[in-house]
Amino acid sequence: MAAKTKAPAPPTAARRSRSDVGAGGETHQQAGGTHPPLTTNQGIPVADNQNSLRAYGRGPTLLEDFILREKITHFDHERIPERIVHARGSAAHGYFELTRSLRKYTTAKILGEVGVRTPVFCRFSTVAGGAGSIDTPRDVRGFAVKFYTGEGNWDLVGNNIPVFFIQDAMKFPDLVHAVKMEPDRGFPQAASAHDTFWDFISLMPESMHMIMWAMSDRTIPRSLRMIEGFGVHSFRLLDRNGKATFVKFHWRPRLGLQSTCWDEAVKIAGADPDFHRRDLFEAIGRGDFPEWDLGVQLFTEEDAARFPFDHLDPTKLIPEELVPLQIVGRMVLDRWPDNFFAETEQVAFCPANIVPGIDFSEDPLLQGRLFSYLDTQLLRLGGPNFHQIPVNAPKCPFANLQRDGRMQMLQPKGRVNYEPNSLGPDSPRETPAGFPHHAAHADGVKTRLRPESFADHYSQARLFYRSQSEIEQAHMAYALVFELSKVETPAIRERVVGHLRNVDADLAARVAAGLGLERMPPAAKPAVEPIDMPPSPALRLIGKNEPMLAGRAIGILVDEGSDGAAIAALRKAVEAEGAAVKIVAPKIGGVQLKNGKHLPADGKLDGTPSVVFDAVALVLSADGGRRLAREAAARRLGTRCIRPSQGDRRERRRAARARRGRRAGR
Ligand code: HDD
Repeated sequence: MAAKTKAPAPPTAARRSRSDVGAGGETHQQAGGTHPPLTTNQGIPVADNQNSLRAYGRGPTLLEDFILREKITHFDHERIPERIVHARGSAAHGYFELTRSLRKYTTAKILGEVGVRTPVFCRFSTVAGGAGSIDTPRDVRGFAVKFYTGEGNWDLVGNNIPVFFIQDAMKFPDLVHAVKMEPDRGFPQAASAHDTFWDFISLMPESMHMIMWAMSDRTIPRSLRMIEGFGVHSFRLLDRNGKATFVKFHWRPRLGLQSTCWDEAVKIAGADPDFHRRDLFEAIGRGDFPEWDLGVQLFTEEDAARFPFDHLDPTKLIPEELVPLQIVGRMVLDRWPDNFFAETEQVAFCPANIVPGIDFSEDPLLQGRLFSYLDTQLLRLGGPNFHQIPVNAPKCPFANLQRDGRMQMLQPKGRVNYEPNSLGPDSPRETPAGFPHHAAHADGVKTRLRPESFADHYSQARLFYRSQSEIEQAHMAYALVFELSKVETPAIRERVVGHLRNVDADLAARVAAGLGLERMPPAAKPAVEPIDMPPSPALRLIGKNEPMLAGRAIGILVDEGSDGAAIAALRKAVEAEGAAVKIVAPKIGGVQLKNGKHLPADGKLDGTPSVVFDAVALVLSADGGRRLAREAAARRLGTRCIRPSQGDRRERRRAARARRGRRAGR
């Protein structure tokens, strides 16, 4: 039965017009400072930002309310379509500085002029998840750098892995469809551990090398500041005579490479889904600017002819033992964007953006990318003028006769918008200093066939696996078992093991045992027999990381009565080594120390578990220790993560020996 309500009194004139009165009539506490007048996008001052214009007190809203309509319209369009891949990203501004000239090989000024600082914008990303997904899934990380050079923008759009899943751009939509959430059910989000991904992989032997990298700890990094970057494809450098030298680009983090283990990555995802973004934001805020060295591998066409693989095949890398890495510059990221959307979201990378002195190779994956990125930006950023968005605009002068289109921001003058012309004495013209293309010899039969030289799918997968340390191999076997155990279709699991048999018999046996397969599946038939290449220790993670604290985060657990002097001394020592300290306490309000002083906390105990730190120190009084020992969150803080190699027999034997030793010592 409808209750009879008393009609409220009509609002007073004062209540309708005063902007400091909320919908409920309460007064807003305005923050201090000077406030410019609030206006519409047309600059019209707004008197009431709380109430829409209505026909009468409780009546319908009027179409005439242009202020409401403008505000809602803008809000409705606040999101642009997210990137189909690499949707979740974090970015920063910085600079690149050349330390060693490559003038002998290239006319590109950015690679010739030592000491010149070129502004950069660098965006890191995961690949599979949506923009709101977690930072720590097992996934490849994008590593895209836009160099705003004096000769135009150069985009090096790479990943933290030097090879790719597929050889030809034709397969990219299939790969991405397979890895993203399954189309009928809408899950899993940001995870490759599901049927469609492994179904595709099991039918694409060319992906085996990248799979080895994807199943290694490289895909669960500790920090974006601790990942490598790779341009993946071969590019060309062109000297002033047009002579070409092939080049592969590498980024090496000064903090060394560090990864989490799977158990940590999973727990971090729960404790802090923004773990990597926050880590980068806080490091830059503290002035701990992350830094990478730029390395190049240079080689000629003749060198390439002697490699036991085709360098134009993006599933292959060039071992550093074959072509050494030369460090030629450094990149420092020292400024967080002012606005996430304007910069990180709207930045548009494109591998086709290169400067004179650098040119593409014929890698068929790169060739497809040259088309895709511009095309994707047209839709994502709404039209052909996205290059005018500040983060995308070159910082050197640019001029041409392209005109109009959606969201045109420029206002060209005059009647000339064509070329050649005789009416525009100041209109832009071609220049002999313009972009030179490598004069490549191109002759042959137009075809859709994969070259024979791309047929070896297993040798480098084997090279990668056999180059790893024992513990890294154990983690890879564990990751394969974990991922394939999420696959519901037994035939897919078996097909993958069939490929692993061509990579390494021991790896295949471990995975088959981990999956509980009753019999070993037949080996996949390779198109060409794999070869054994000499192991490349440079491919390991272990050993690429000095035992140092720099860049790491240390948590200090405190409680009422903790020793302030000990905390201060610890903080000083840790910060002197370049690490960051966070105080964890039972309450966010902090604690009263033994010396009576108050110490604020950075995190509350049960919301700041040990997995978000590289190490945890407990600075507690005897009473505090006893008190916290009763709290589950405190007890968990000291717990080590479960090792992913737990199932490994060797590990279990070692643990049993240690247990026996401990019992004997009691
Ligand atoms: Fe891609 C984005 C890296 C192959 C098509 N890609 C994108 C980004 C990175 C890469 C880092 C994010 C850029 C940003 O931060 O905004 N992609 C790679 C690497 C590849 C690769 C290292 C292989 C070596 N990509 C690849 C292929 C195609 C694309 C073969 C299509 C033929 N990639 C795209 C795209 C994206 C993109 C659909 C989505 C959003 C964007 O471009 O701006 O065009």
